[in-house]
Amino acid sequence: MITQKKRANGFEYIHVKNSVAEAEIALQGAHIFSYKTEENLLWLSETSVFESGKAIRGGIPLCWPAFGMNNPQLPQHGFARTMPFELIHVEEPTEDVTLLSLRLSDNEESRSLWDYHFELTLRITLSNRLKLELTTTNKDTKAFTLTQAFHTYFAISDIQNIHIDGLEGKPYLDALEQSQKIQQGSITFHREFDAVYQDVEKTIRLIDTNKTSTISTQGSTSCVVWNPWIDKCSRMSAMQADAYKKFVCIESANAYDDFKILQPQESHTLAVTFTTL
Ligand code: TA6
Repeated sequence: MITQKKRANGFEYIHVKNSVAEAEIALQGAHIFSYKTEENLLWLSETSVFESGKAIRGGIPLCWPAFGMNNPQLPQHGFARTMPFELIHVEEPTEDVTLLSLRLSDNEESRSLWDYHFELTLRITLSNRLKLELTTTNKDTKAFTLTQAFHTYFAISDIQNIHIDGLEGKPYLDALEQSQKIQQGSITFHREFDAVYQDVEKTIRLIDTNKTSTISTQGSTSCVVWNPWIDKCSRMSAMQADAYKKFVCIESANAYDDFKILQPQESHTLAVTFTTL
């Protein structure tokens, strides 16, 4: 079942429910802000705003056509997450699978920020796992450079209960110290953590006391892991002081050295599949 809904202030979103999963997707940014099976996969800030032009705090923001400040001419994490997408396809092939596609094409506003013609499509497969495929097509006559990420906020029991496996031995940029390091063993959290991993190819596992979530990607060899901890959390918009305890971001990306150059008419798809065991 798919229902188009509006919040009191007119903010439009889609509610999707099938026999095994339920989700809510804002048309702005094609932003999935809830997805649950037996477990709630995603964290959403209690103080997030749902206002046109403002990024939702939590769920799965799309960082596009730039990750972070990889393109200093653009806002942090690009502009797609605050632009209105169009719902172009809905299909319910079985009672436990729902397929949706949302599209953003270049417009006057996007061209004023980033002067290229493009088509950006997010295909969502909603079942007992969540699969996302973000396809960029260069519709221009000149090549462009793309960095991007699914900036996924995972709901956790407590930041000190979790560890992340699958990045052992991988090189990463410690974004706080601006230094290159190699991951030693599992990732655990005892302070602010902001790291961009490269050469990522295995499934990443987020292990909590009561659940394990897996993250498998295609079209990506980089991944960002972030938790703001106490001080940065207190400075972040739409985040309560203790919010850092209840989420961790594991962001499937094409970021930094994993950038893509798309020639005219060329496409690239960044895909990720989430499961919760
Ligand atoms: O992906 C990690 C990061 O770049 C952090 O440094 C922090 O800035 C976070 O993204 C949130 O960024 P946002 O623009 O969504 O507030």
